[in-house]
Amino acid sequence: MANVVVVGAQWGDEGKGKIVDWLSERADVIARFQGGHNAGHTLVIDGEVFKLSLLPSGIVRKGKRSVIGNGVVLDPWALIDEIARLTKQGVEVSPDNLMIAENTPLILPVHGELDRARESQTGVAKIGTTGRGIGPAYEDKVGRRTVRVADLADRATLESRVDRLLVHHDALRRGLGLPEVDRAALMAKLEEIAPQILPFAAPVWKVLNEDRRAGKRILFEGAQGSLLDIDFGTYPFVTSSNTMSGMAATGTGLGPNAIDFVLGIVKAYTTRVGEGPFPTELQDADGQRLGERGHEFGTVTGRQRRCGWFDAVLVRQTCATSGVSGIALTKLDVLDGFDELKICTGYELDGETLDYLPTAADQQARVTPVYETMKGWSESTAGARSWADLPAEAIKYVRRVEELIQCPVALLSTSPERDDTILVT
Ligand code: 2SA
Ligand code: MG
Repeated sequence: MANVVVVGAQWGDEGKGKIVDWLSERADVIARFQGGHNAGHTLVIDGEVFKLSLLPSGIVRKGKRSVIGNGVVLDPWALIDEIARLTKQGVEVSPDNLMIAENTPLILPVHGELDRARESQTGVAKIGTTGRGIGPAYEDKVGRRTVRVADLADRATLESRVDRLLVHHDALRRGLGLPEVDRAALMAKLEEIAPQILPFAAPVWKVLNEDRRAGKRILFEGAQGSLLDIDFGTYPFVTSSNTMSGMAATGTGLGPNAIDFVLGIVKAYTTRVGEGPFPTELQDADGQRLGERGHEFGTVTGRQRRCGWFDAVLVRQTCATSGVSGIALTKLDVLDGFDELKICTGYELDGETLDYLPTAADQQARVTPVYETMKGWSESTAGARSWADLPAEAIKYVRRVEELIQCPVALLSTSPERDDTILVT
């Protein structure tokens, strides 16, 4: 298969890391196109656990090009820390295997401070962000006052960028009771980190277009999930980037025709971290069981994830908005041992049945799920490597999911291990 985009089809944490790693074996280039170090991907390779946040998952493999595209917001200090961590685990990261787009906006300390100050304000609904400065950094990008990677190379440019940025931030900070920014200290920090970042800077759009012409296979690695998309997610309880497949093109500098296949990653149940509507959320023993069996804690912040039954309405919707060609269904084994399983097939709102999630926030909060009940299975599906290893009820569940979301299952993942993956043909 040529160029594949991988996107989360729920609220993130669908198990993208493992699938991306599995696919990266077959790719030449692995590119991140949105988000930042709010992402958390866990890879388990030969029993060793790698936790990635900002770096593309392909970085753990030799002979691959890893790319951070312009659609990402890059915290240079977080990047250097992550590289140091991986180096300790024996992974080599150098300009030979990592390239960062020169037009990538930076996350600066002011962004994290602003993010956290806003989240702790009283009288304003919390979003439940990761506190990494993602939202404020994207605001500054769109507000045309950000510092980008290329600006690090020239002191005069950097100074003028910082000045423009601080006019805005100092005003905001006064309103939040934060001290004004120490400009000299910020400049010194930036000048100190610049020589560590600049060797990775490259015209990514050009290199990727050349790679494409040379027939190299590009894997676009999405972060978070489609329901956290800034336009189509459960606004305002979303992240600040487009998390959908269309962003893969804009976030790297390729045209949409560079995308051959969109793989949606779908967890066999639903989870979400942070605030916001979640129609199938379970606040009972079943929810607790899903969280425990599924180890549902954030990779980055360690936050406990909210858990609930599979919501086919939402996934049908995100498969449509991301143009998903096929899905990878993950963590089916977490459902092992339930007597009964529920799948949400529609919503009820004010006496009407809906087959999609409405946009209005009050309606999103009020919809109640319409469930279909399926028989569970007692056998273990963990580690199954072929369709024949699965109990009949598990196969029925997968087929029903497929039918309801109107999208075929292309892959089935049955454990965090790379080889425990069933290719569905
Ligand atoms: P932000 O920080 O501005 O992007 O937060 C806005 C919303 O987006 C959600 N969000 C996430 N949801 C799930 N997983 C994420 N990444 C980490 C992981 C999370 C962690 O993969 O494990 O470690 O806690 C992620 N990043 C952002 C967030 O919860 C807000 O709802
Ligand atoms: Mg995650």
